Amino acid sequence: MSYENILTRSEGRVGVIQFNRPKALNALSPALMGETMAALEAFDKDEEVGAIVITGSARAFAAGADIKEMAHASVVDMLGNPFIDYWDRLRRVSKPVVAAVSGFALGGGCELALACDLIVASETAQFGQPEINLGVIPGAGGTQRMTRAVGKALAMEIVLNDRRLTAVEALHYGLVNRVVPVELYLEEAIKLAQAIAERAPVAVRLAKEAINAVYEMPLQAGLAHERRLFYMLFATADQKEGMDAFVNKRPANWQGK
Ligand code: DAK
Repeated sequence: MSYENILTRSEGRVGVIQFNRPKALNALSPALMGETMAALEAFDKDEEVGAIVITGSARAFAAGADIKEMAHASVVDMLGNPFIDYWDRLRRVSKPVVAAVSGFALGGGCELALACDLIVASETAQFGQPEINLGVIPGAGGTQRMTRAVGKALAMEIVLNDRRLTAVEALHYGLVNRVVPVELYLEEAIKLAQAIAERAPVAVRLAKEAINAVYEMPLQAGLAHERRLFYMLFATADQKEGMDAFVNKRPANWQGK
């Protein structure tokens, strides 16, 4: 499938999606978001792909939703916009998604990165929720995911007063997995995604589901959910293979079954 706002490719078992609106600093227009979701879902279905990387350019991961397209919208326009559905679809992707972030990750760009499962940041990455400057607030999880990640005090500064986090600060607060020089961020993200993609696919999928359940469930329910997923894996060929490989001191050959 060909797209106008993104580029896609596969590297090994990794599907790579790259935003391609450089003149608008990869602003997340509805068209770009629609294509991104279509590409994510296509990679999610593709058995040759085990993990997905989303990236932008060295200058900008994404500078937020497209302000020019939103500027004159009414509340009814916003309510009817497929934009909201795109963000819900992102949460339903079952394979791990790694954000490779460099430069601006602002507003919806920051929220999109936070909605991914892992983040590899370049030293120039800058995370922020500047919506307050536009007379609005974050609308795609910025008040929720950011607060869970960095705590209330700092989230208040970020959302109420446009405090930006450097890559090193983001690492310190546990927002990102690692920070690397700008020349390496995409390569590192693909390497990390490839390493995960080589692991037992069903276990990876259920592990992601179990960790994300932390945000939805109280501890007792989360523990019970985790246990059910754990038991479920004993119905897979990969559990038999993984444990047999350990016992017989050989590498496992995962089938994803
Ligand atoms: N939208 C549209 N165009 C943008 C843009 C954006 N967010 N950000 C940058 N651009 C465009 C600029 O207009 C400029 O275009 P031209 O004027 O050349 O045509 C070009 O990109 C280069 O930008 P600058 O000339 O401004 O470049 P600088 O290096 O001087 O500044 C900057 C870079 C990133 C600091 C600055 O561009 C900036 O402040 N951008 C806006 C950042 C921002 O406020 N982001 C938050 C947007 S609101 C929701 C889902 C999502 C959202 C809401 C709801 N639901 C599911 C309900 C998300 C909302 C947002 O993200």
